[in-house]
Amino acid sequence: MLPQISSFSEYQDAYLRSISQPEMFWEEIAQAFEWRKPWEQTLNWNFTEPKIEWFAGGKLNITENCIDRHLANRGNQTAIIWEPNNPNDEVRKITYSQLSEQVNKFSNVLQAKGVAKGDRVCIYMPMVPEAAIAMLACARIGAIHSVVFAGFSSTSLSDRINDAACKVLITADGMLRGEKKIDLKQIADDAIKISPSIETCIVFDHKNFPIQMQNGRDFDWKELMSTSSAIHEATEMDSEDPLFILYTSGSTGKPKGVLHTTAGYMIYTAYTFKNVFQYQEQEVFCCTADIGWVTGHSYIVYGPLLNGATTLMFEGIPSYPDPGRFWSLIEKHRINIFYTAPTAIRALEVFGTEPFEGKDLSSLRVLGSVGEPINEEAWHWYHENVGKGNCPIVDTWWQTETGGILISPLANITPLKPAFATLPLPGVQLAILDEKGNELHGNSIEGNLCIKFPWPGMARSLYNDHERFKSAYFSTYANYYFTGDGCKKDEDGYIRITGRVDDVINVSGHRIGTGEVEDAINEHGYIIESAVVGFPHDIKGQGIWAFVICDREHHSYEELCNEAKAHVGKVIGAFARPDRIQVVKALPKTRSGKIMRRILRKIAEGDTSNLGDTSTLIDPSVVDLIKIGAEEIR
Ligand code: 7RM
Repeated sequence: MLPQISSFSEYQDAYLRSISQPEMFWEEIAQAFEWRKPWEQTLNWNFTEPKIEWFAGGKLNITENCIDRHLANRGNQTAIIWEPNNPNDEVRKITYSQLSEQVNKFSNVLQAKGVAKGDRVCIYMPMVPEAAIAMLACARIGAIHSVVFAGFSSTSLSDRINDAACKVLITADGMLRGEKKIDLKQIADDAIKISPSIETCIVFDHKNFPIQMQNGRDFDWKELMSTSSAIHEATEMDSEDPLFILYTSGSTGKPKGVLHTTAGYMIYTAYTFKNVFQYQEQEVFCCTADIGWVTGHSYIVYGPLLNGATTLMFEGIPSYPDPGRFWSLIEKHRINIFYTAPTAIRALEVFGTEPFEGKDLSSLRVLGSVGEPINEEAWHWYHENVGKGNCPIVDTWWQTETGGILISPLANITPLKPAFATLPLPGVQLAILDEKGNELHGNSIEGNLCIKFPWPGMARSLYNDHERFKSAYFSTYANYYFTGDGCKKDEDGYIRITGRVDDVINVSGHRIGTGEVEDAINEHGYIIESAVVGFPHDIKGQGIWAFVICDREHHSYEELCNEAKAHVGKVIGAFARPDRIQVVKALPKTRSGKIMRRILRKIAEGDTSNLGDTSTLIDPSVVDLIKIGAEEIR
């Protein structure tokens, strides 16, 4: 049985053991899983190459741990509850036996299409159980899944397919999010035109939208499944064989294909799910993230299924058909653990308490928050109105690269402090460094958040670009994994995440690189250069502010800005559209040609009282002009 910590002193004890004898600590946890062959070496690592191997030599298949292992005792228990976008449509419940049947069948489908161990498969799907089935089927045959969030454009989709040279694309006809219709198959078709590696496209008919199927390339999911056998012997994988790639944004360049491997990721997501949320048998767990982001991978699919839990997948959005949708969802499914993002909480806060009226939320036991810092006001609102004052909030800090939660309270165990992610989980050795690279010790400190020892769930590389893995995470500070986040440690040793210290912005919990937005804006015929920064946004956390330079007169700057916004939507996806575009005569550049983003950030924040030293600028007078322009559009 996977260990579950049950008191604060047990947490403290586990933490100390995990530091003094990390290998022994994780070995005990690894025992709780099903291995085809035991591992030979628990940990082999260095942060210089970097090289990280956990449980080397072990053989297993993660789907035997997610599914097969549960069949004897909980075959008839619901594994996945699916709540559709439209609350009047039918709910689906899939038991562990049914999940097994579907995953085995789809494994055979993929194999029949020529997918073999190590091949990459792209999944571009709505929030339907088939998305999870597709992921698990890939894992069962040893193929590497690369899920792309269904809000991405065809260009972004094709960039991701091409980077990993995916052989198969799994998609659906389309989907509805609230009242918005998204033609996934059309977008997929546009992507495939510029993605020559795709040999096969499998289409799940979700909404019966009219679509075009290309003979010999496109196949209907249901048709393929109808003739497929429900038995598929799982492929034996090595602990360190890749499980999936998931693209995420960095401060510069194209998105990074974060690579996770099998055993470490499995053990880490399972352990953190059980301990952070203090999951109890038979409880209904609901994470509102999208399967296209890491939260969906680790805490809708893998973590819950590894624990034999019931996981709820919600297709819709918090505001449809009304702002009481989340609360209806909790009541309807008697949800015990509810895990969502601060941006959703802030968006619902605006509607007051009316949407709660007449709704029974008494099933709730634990609340969770993820994706961005939760401000104190939102924390209290969530605690009082949703949790009725008696559900702990686990503010979970982690990243695509970390695979699972690293800093979080354990529900009902760790004493809480609003807006604090609190303490590191067992196995997580934090370090806070100053700008010069000195590790700061003791309490009441502030600096850049790093981790100095490997944990099983950490990323192993960036797909096909190990050099970039090294330079992005292990080069800022030698022998430390650098998270890109800043944090404060208070007088009690509690951690509060202050946000990114690099050029990554967090818009409604979506991680966006400023460089990606700039590249998209610069494609506009009238714009020659741009600089993008984040600014505080009441609901989204951060909004996107773009400063642009035009090289010729446009008949309407307003039109130009709208075109540029729409273009970003087209190139990246609607979630990355800038909130504000400001046309400027010049950007604040230093003599070496670097844009002083610090100044632009301050201006966008509306805090221009102290812009710091501007003496290294070629022309300090541009700053005043930008300030005036900013006030006009604010
Ligand atoms: C899980 C996820 C990672 C970035 C990370 C932070 C921010 C995430 C919290 C948070 C404050 C939190 N993966 N972040 N969780 N900031 N408190 N509880 O979001 O790769 O998409 O983003 O998100 O900046 O570096 S992610």
